[in-house]
Amino acid sequence: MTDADHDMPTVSRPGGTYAGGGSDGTDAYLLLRAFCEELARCGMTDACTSPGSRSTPIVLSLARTQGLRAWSHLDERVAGFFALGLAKQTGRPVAVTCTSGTAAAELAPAVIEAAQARVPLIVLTADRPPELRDVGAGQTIDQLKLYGGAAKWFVEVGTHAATPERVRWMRTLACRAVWTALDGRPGPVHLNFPLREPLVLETPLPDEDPCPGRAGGRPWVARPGTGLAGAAASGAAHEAGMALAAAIPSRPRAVVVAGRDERDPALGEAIAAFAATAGYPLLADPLSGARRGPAAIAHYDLLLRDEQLGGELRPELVLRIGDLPTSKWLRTWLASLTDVEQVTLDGEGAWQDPASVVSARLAANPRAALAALTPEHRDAGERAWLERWRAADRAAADAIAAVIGRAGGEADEDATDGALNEPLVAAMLVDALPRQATLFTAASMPIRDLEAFAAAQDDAPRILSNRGANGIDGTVAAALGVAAAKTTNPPAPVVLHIGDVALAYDLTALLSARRLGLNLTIVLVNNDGGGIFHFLPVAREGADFEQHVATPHGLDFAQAAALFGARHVLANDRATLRAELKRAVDGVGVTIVEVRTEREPNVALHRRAWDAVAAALRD
Ligand SMILES: Cc1ncc(C[n+]2csc(CCOP(=O)(O)OP(=O)(O)O)c2C)c(N)n1
Repeated sequence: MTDADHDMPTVSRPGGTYAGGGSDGTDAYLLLRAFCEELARCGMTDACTSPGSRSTPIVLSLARTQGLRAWSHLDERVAGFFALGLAKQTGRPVAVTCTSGTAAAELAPAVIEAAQARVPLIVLTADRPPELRDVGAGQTIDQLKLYGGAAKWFVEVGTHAATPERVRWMRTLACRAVWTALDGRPGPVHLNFPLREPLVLETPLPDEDPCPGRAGGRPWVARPGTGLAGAAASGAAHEAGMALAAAIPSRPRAVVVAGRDERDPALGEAIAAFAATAGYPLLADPLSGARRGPAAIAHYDLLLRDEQLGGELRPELVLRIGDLPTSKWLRTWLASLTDVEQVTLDGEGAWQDPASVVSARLAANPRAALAALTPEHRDAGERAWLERWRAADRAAADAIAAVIGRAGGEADEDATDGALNEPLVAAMLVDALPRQATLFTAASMPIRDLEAFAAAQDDAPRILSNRGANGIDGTVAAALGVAAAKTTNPPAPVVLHIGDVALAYDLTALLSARRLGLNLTIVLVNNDGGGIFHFLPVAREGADFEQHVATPHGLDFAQAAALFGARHVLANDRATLRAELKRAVDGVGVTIVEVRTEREPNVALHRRAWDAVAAALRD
């Protein structure tokens, strides 16, 4: 490059001369190259792109960064949720970029979900430079702080000459973005990049860097000794344990309530081990990973529908770890325990108390805190109390099994034709999938059926869901992001459990599966509309309910599968579903395993299960 290439001042440094002002785009590319390189040096492995013109320098820079896999999507909403799924599965921040205008707004749902669910995302939006804003230039909207409070940090990056100082700043900026997304409560950060034309280079980018990265591939700004391993290994663990011991009086009749924590796969087992040692009944949401071990009470959602039992099983202490579980009945029961000591333990001290009943709040790494508890607290529970809960849970499990047909094995299947129903599908998924699999479950009936009907399993699959904001949007894309995460070799199977409305909503995500060659088994529960709404009073509103709330659509998902090159199987019986789940373990490509159900009979079946549990408890 020569000075004649530019009409802007140049900056010299030993070994090279760099243009200022970027009239040929070189400066933007030099700055972005350093930025993306630092993302990778901070440990980022994946980025998502979508097409557009203004974002070209960002897209090409991400795609050409060593150590970053750039996943291409046609649609920004899909790109955003795919990034979310990838980040959930790996625990690492994922970058997602898009062009200017409404493209940036399409990322909003994923950014909001990431904020609610504590998922680190680095959102890189391309924008027009300041002189082209609010003057009628095309595809230009106000992108400053576009995601409002959902973004942990917003930066208007500006346009700069690629001087050594500014490239150094870019390196710092990338590190700061990654560490900010991870620090404290993880979440999304938003960087808005104004970019001037030309957006592609006429001449190759010089190899020489105005400010090369640090030796040995280190990030410009390191972040040593943080994260779970750091906290668990350090004195912080002891402190957390002392604080927890001080907060929880040693009481024989306590329950542990574990909510969603999709970040630390080891936490669930630690909670289950603590509850078992303490002798405390464990009421664990499937998304906690703690629904395992001898203290787990799998069917708390059905048990606590029974007010009398809920009263009899009133504890002296509740230890609440992580988010609140999904179950409305568990939430109602907790809200009724107004004069019971209720202590929350959350890594970031998130406020989880819609009923204002919490009496103490501890912000500490839960795994470290539990590990450091003193023996007196670790073995405080009254065994007879735990046994009462367990006996009720066993009675509920038997009653449920008889109604939904789970009880047993091939022999039973002959008697019931092996027919499937919605609760049974949920229970079978947890029974059949191996520990190394991930089950991504949709935020409507699938997660509720899983919570109510699935057994507690020591070797259960990892279970994830978009339950931060409970949206049904982006479910397929997020599951595909999970499937793209190379956390094991060979890659672990991923199964998506989803309803028909949520699948129809995010059908275009299947295009990403095809283009990116991903494997996903989709267990589609098709009741031609939103079955969940039949459980609500609005279901009494006749034709208006059917048209505007249930929203039947009559879609033929076999044709949808054909459009996107996916396999489609109709599963009318358990044997077929079981065979497909086996196939999922070494599956190739996308399969939609469709289970057809009906909305009203599904409500009736749920009611029979609730009644059967109530009758069993009375007995
Ligand atoms: C983005 C978004 N829009 C609307 C809703 C409200 N909503 C909750 S469940 C649901 C219907 C889901 O139907 P389906 O996916 O078929 O599952 P089912 O209830 O039948 O299990 C809707 C529209 C939502 N949660 N998120």
